[in-house]
Amino acid sequence: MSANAAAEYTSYLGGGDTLKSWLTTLDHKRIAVLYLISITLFFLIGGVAAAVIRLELVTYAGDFVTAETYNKTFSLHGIVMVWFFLIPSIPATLGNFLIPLMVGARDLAFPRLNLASWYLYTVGGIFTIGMVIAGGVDTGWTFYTPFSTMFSNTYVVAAVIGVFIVGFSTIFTGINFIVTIHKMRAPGLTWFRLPMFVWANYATSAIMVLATPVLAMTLTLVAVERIFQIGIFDPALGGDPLLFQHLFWFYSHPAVYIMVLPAMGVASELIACFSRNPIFGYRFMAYSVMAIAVLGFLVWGHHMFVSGQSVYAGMMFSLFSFVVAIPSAIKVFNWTATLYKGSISFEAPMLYALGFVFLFMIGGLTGIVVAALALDVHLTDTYFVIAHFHYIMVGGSVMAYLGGIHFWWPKMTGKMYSEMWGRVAAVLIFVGFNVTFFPQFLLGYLGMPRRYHEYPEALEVLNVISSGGAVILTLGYLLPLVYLLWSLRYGRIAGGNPWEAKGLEWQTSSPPAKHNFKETPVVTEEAYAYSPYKV
Ligand code: HEM
Ligand SMILES: [Cu+2]
Repeated sequence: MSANAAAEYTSYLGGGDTLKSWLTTLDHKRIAVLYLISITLFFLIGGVAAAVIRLELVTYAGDFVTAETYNKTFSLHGIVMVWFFLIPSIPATLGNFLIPLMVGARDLAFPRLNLASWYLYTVGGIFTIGMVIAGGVDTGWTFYTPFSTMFSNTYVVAAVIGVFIVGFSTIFTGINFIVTIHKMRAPGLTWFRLPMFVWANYATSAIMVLATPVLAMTLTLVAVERIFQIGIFDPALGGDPLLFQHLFWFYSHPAVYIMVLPAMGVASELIACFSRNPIFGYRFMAYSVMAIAVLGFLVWGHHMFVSGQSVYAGMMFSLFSFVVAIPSAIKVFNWTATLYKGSISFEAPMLYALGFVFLFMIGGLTGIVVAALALDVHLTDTYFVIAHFHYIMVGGSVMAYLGGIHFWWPKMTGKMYSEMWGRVAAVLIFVGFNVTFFPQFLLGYLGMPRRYHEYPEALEVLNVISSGGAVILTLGYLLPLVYLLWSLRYGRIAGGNPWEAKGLEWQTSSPPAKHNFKETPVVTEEAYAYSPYKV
């Protein structure tokens, strides 16, 4: 009993449960929990917007909301899902919690900066919610000019300020991760012994630090043109609207890798653990994430094939886009090869990881389709593109995020959730996702444009299927919320290493003590030194 109480007290969750102790904490693990709660709230807000979109599209007539409300709804959906959910999701929660543990450190390099990042996220979030309450914004998450600067009558400036602020939260998180990974690795933990999750977050941080300032600057220019009528993007004032698209996508294409690289890191950890095999081609996996981070900066023009940029620019962007697919393909190949001759088991996290690989692969292959210059002229701004990026971002990133939450939940909370419900949710999400988004490939191919609240009657059946799938998907997303919270109270005690996984984070107690390790661990073996249970 008394030993138990002592253990309770040393856990990062124990000793100080006042609101103040949480809001002033410098512990990376508590900050991760703060992020987990906030981004879950934003996922729910973005999800309600998605539900309104799919409800409107159940019938071909625009009869559920007005065109204006529809525009504001998909804008809200995009802004919230991209900046307030997907970009912070894995790095700010799992990354924050795990990177210090995985490198054997007591905390991130700059704990105060870490807390400041969360506050910036919160302030940006409050701005965005305030903007919505005031009346919303109708530009789409892409804020294209000159519509956003000259013609929209909605709250564009408030919206860009919210995104601007949350951008700094991203930059600070990136800086924190980079310094921690460089400077605070435990003795013996060389670069090529790092878990893939750390590599993936390292590559992601580089993009965060290099790309996000471009977004901040671009959005500032939008506000400047809108408020002061200074000609930057509007041709009527002597500006250049293509300049906006170049700057926006110079950030936003690399940003899609901010969203998917951490997911790749999660998948590597899970697949190695549940096939009891070392990651196949470890070095190639590490080089691939770095290659994606670099090449990701060279392909932004594939969003502008029909914008009027020069044909030769288009051809180069098309070519580079094919090239960036190569390291992604290497990763898919290596995950598959990791399974080969492994002792595979299908616990809930593994189901999510395998779902990730499959859906990411479809997203990637259709990415090659839209990267083909001539094909994209037909497909751009249609539902084909919507389906493509949802396969990457929802099928890929959200699936991996949930897989990671299930895998490290016992570590974060000390409790096990119901394995059966975990599997049921994974299957529901996989099925619901495909039923929602696969028909959208067909819709786009048939010519249904995105961002319209009504459409030709002939396309109704596929839209009904898609909305039906969204109901299944919603159920799948709500389930974990129930059984994970339930596990906090009633779940069985997890123990330090319930999956018998490798990695420093599993060598400490669950939940970890305030300063992570009793003594700094010394690393003597390669990553993923798994030996199969059976031969
Ligand atoms: C319940 C699941 C979801 C459903 C049913 C859904 C549905 C949709 C639909 C129908 C659109 C097209 C709106 C239009 O252009 O007319 C859309 C756009 C979009 N979705 Fe989702 N979505 C879901 C989840 C997500 C998630 C988790 C993310 C983030 C990773 C996301 C990111 C986006 C983005 C960035 C756009 C583009 C917004 C724009 O073009 O303005 N969606 N979604
Ligand atoms: Cu792109």
